[in-house]
Amino acid sequence: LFSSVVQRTPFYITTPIFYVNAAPHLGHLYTALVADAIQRFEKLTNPDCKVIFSTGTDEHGTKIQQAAAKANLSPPDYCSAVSNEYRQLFKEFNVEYTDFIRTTEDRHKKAVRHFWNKLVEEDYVYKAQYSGWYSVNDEAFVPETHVKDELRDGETVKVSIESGHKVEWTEETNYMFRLSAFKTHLKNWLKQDGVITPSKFQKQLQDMVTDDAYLPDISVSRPAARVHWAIPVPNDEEQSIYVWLDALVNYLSVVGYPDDEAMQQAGRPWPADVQVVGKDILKFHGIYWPAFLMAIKWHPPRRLVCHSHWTVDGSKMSKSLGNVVCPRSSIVGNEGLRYLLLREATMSSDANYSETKLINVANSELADTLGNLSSRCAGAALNPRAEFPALHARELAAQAAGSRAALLMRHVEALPEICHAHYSNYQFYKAVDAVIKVLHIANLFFETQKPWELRKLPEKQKELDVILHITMETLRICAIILQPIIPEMTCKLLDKLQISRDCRTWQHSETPSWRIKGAIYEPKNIQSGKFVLFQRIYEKKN
Ligand code: ME8
Repeated sequence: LFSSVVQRTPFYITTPIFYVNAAPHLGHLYTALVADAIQRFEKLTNPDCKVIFSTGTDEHGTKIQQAAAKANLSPPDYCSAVSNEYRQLFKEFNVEYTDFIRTTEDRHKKAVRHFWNKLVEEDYVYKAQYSGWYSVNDEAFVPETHVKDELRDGETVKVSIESGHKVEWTEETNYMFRLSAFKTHLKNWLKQDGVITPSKFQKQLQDMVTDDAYLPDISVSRPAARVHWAIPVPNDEEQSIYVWLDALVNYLSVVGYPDDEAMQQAGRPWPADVQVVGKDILKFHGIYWPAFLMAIKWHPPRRLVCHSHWTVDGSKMSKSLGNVVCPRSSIVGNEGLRYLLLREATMSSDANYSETKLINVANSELADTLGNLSSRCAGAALNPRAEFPALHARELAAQAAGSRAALLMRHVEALPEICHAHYSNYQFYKAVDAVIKVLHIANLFFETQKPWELRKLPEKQKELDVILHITMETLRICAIILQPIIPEMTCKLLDKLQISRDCRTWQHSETPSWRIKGAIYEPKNIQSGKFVLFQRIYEKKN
């Protein structure tokens, strides 16, 4: 097993590919933002590393076929329209992907056919009569034990306990994949520390492959008569390839599979470093996908990062409840929403979205804590020369000793290491929390120094410069650290502080000016004029 171990150079990160059966919502955007923040952190800490960041759309299967019919469009036209919505959304939210794949593209179909043939060659696929409960919405068979009766519109129907979606009894001839053959391999793979993160999800998968767990073979094709909007099984026109097998292979299509030269050109990035998935598709990525890869003698991914879901005002987002949140034209703007999504959610439990929370967080943290401090340091009232003042090391030391300044400086010095650990564990909320805590200390420091009084006394100019310098250094470091979360806003702030692009890497956050021995900075002109980083939001009164 694993004979094709390849040398890794680029950092390869993926998002799931999104179903085009409906327009993108807040949850979809969140998945993409998690991946984007991870890859931005990678680039920040490792600026020379090439990153391949793939995303895209999942366009085959019955549910897409039905959605196209409902929209009165041909499947290809329908898919292109929704796929473009995703591209547009990601552009608006600065999701910096390097490749966008669609499962209807030729390069992908070629990869899937090749992958299928490999599975057949390795003797992991066989034909069988299959019967069971099928959920079109989940595009999956659901075991008898995971089905229950429910009253819907006055009628008793069978639904999947896990997803709540309706299931139908289906009997058909399918190709089956010998998943059962991989139990031990999966068990071993799942033993590795951190292969699935957070560990709660690793545990869930481990429970599925314990010795006494039943891991049935799975159906990997559908009769073409029933599902014709799909990739046909090679050499068998009567069968279509199961959409999940089709979809999972996208992660290989992106890096040129099966063309050796193309893979070489991509820098042989497999196994992927990080695959981001939502909790609802964990089994597909943590059981089926590694087993498929093992079957063709490829490595499973190095790590799956699994996130929980966003609920809205306490309920699951659903069309029937009419509470699906469209991320576009949010009241707090795209960066405000990006901030909330990455700042509030923890990976291991669901987060709840409400507009009130969104406005409160954006106002208190972006407008007040970060925004106001920036405007005050940079604004004409306290900084009429419009300068990031020079560091006068001796004065600074004298003024700082034993004071609030010293407290702030200690916190600023410790911040990068703390945040590095949180980002590395994908705990964005903790990293942001730590930054906000330091900014609170900075605000307090600024306030208690009464710079507006110093400003009136020419002999106090140096003292004022020290205060401005320490505060602006704090802002510089916080902005560098927050780049993966709010890239646009931090860029605006770093531009204002006149920090050049090549001085914005993680390394540049690690040493504040006052720690550089003998450093005397030249004062920097930061251009005068009102500086508003984030406009406070006033809620509409009905
Ligand atoms: O599952 N909160 O696509 P998808 C957070 N095509 N994340 C959410 C969410 C919510 N409320 N709702 C959905 C598919 N997501 C397949 C993937 S990959 C080979 C094939 C997340 O469009 C969900 O968890 O239904 C998943 O990670 C992503 O959106 C795509 O979901």
